[in-house]
Amino acid sequence: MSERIVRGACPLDCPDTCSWLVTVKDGRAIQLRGDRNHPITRGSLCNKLDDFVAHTQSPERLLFPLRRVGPKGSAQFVRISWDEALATIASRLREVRDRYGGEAIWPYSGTGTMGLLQGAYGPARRFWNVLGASQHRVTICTIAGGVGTGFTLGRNRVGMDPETLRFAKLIILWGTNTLSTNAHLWHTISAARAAGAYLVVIDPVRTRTAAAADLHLAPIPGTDAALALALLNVVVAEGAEDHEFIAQHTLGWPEFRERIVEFSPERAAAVTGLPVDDILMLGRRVAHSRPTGIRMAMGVQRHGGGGMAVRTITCIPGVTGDWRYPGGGAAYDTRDFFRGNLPALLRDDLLEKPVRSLAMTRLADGLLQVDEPPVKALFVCAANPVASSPDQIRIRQGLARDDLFTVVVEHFLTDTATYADVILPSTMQFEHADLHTAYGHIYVSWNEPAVQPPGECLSHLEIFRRLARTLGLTEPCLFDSDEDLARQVLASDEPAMAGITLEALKEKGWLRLNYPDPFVPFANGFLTPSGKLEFRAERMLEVGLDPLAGYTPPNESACASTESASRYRLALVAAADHYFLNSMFANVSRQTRRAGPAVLLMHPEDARERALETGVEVRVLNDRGAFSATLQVSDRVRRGVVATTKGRWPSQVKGGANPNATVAERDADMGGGAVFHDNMVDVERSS
Ligand SMILES: Nc1nc2c(c(=O)[nH]1)N[C@H]1C(S)=C(S)[C@@H](COP(=O)(O)OP(=O)(O)OC[C@H]3O[C@@H](n4cnc5c(=O)[nH]c(N)nc54)[C@H](O)[C@@H]3O)O[C@H]1N2
Ligand SMILES: Nc1nc2c(c(=O)[nH]1)N[C@H]1C(S)=C(S)[C@@H](COP(=O)(O)OP(=O)(O)OC[C@H]3O[C@@H](n4cnc5c(=O)[nH]c(N)nc54)[C@H](O)[C@@H]3O)O[C@H]1N2
Ligand SMILES: [Mo]
Repeated sequence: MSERIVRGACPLDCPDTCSWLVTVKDGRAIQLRGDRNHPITRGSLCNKLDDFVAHTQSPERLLFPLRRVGPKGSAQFVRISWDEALATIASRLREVRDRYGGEAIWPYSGTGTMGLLQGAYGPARRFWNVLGASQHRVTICTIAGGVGTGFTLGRNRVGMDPETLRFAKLIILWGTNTLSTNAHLWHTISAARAAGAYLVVIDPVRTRTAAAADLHLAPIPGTDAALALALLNVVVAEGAEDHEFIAQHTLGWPEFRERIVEFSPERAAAVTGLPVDDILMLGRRVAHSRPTGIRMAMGVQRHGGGGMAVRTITCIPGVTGDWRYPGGGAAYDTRDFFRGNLPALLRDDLLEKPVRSLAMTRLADGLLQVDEPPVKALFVCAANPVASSPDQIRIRQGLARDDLFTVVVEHFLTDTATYADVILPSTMQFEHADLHTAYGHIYVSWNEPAVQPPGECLSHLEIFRRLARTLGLTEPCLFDSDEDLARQVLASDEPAMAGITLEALKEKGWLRLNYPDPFVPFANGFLTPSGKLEFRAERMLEVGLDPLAGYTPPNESACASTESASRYRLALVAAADHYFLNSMFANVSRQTRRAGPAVLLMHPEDARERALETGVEVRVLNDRGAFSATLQVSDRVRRGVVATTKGRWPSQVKGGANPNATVAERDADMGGGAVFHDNMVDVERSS
């Protein structure tokens, strides 16, 4: 039979949001390739997608609705029909709502898919709004830095367009492991280097990205804003600030300048643990390299002061005037350059009355402490909190509650799914339609379904349509088709959206948002109330924050620099793994083989102090919990810092816990972000 090629997009939570082509033969996907014409994808996909076709056809995929028959967490389920599943869910949701009110329902959506239709920001919210459920805040990933950029630039998720880094003469990758987590940007960086750019990586760990840089600075986790202020101190000492830009386009310079002057390289060296000479050297480069492009990502803001760190780093190009030039500025997130009509998708107007919101990163408290009403029904979609959220042990306690009704919509029987009362099998990206924006570039893409779903899998949209029908809901917009929903969000008068129609997307697969090329986002002013980049943002006072950009210390990890009284003297960083995507693919043997066992990197002196050597099994612990790893003594981490990676399924590792057993369920300084890399532990030999 003939083959066809279907255009689609990668749904993974990754800045690259690739466009791909699926080859379908006899109704089956047989090959997947990156789209050669897409300016970011450039024809290549990452290692995680090497065998994605097989992944979609995995014998371990959930194909039918399941009902739990053993204790919660025991993974004992029997197959049931969709009719039974929907009837059970409808009756339990109704019961909870009648007895405790809609807010006792928590629709908990994760980042398994980033699609605007299937994902956490999608139209499922309409359904929950009609029921008056609590609203879910996706605080797990980018929010502290997002809010931080918003205070400086005026909108939460905008900044430099990373694609323009090709014009930069100095590139600083700040708290991001580009080669693993944003791999398609490497092409741009290589092009800039070929044209003479100097590459600096700022990361407490010598990652594969840091190893590939011209200069690597390894600060103590959570101290980056102190470094940023000291770099500006050098810029000012060199007389290299852009006076004209500062006068015309910024607010609060005299005060900010005072703070900068107080932050000498010596002072920052004491805070960050960096050599004074390195700070001076990088400061001089920042002073004299035009344009300087800073690429931050999420690693830099998973700390108690993470929002402020991103805000302050975003101020650097405001002092050097780099925001003027293509290739200059600070990139954190690009997603809000998309100007589609998101309110039309979410329909918060359907709420009968305002409802509370619950934060994704506070699931344990949400299940164990929240009251009036307590959470009685949890509907998990595309999330694996037992593996990925902070305070793993308490999350398990919460999920084990007998009086909690839990639904999990999934592809695989994750650790989280083992706690479900009902599991619903979801389609994968080849099997449903979706619309994608990106957070690392400014292209929009359409994912056309390529094959029929296997077994009885349904898309999220179809699940919510059926649930609405089962519940007897009559609000017409709950039954809108996938393509209608896409049209509703694309219908926008904003200039950025000109020409972006569903028809055009279907034809080409992807389109560039309607911005000039190269895109210099704030050429016509910033998006703040003043229209200027705000070194001082009055709005911050209203939420109890220091209005002036500065340094907010981390909650825990700064102790790595001091003789802390605490028994936990090592700052743990558990960042992205090269072979997994959060907890996805950590159940794929090919990827776990490539990744090897969970390793903990420790500096030779810290190892000597504890009489530990490479290859021993260790327990990494604090008051919150512990996990096991194999020790690797290495100078890839600085003294006082230990490093491992995120993503392994607790059930598949020794001891049944991963690093999130040690992470605190605590809010960062802005937006309620998570503090994954702000975590003091100690390490002992496993007995
Ligand atoms: N292969 C792979 N790719 C991924 C993911 C994955 O799991 N695997 N996850 C995806 C997702 S959801 C996201 S949000 C992104 C995350 O990717 P990134 O934004 O790159 O974030 P992290 O992996 O958390 O951390 C990046 C680097 O920051 C460093 N870091 C930690 N604390 C600090 C600090 O205080 N200061 C500085 N300067 N550096 C610090 C870490 O050592 C790490 O090397 O990647 C996406 N891409
Ligand atoms: N220690 C530590 N922990 C971290 C981080 C860290 O840096 N360090 N990073 C955090 C970050 S950045 C993030 S974004 C979070 C992610 O946390 P989560 O959002 O919980 O992401 P995952 O663990 O990947 O779980 C996603 C699940 O969705 C499922 N899935 C995928 N696509 C679909 C779909 O279309 N439908 C349905 N129903 N299910 C689907 C997958 O099978 C997977 O089980 O993890 C965080 N956890
Ligand atoms: Mo993330």
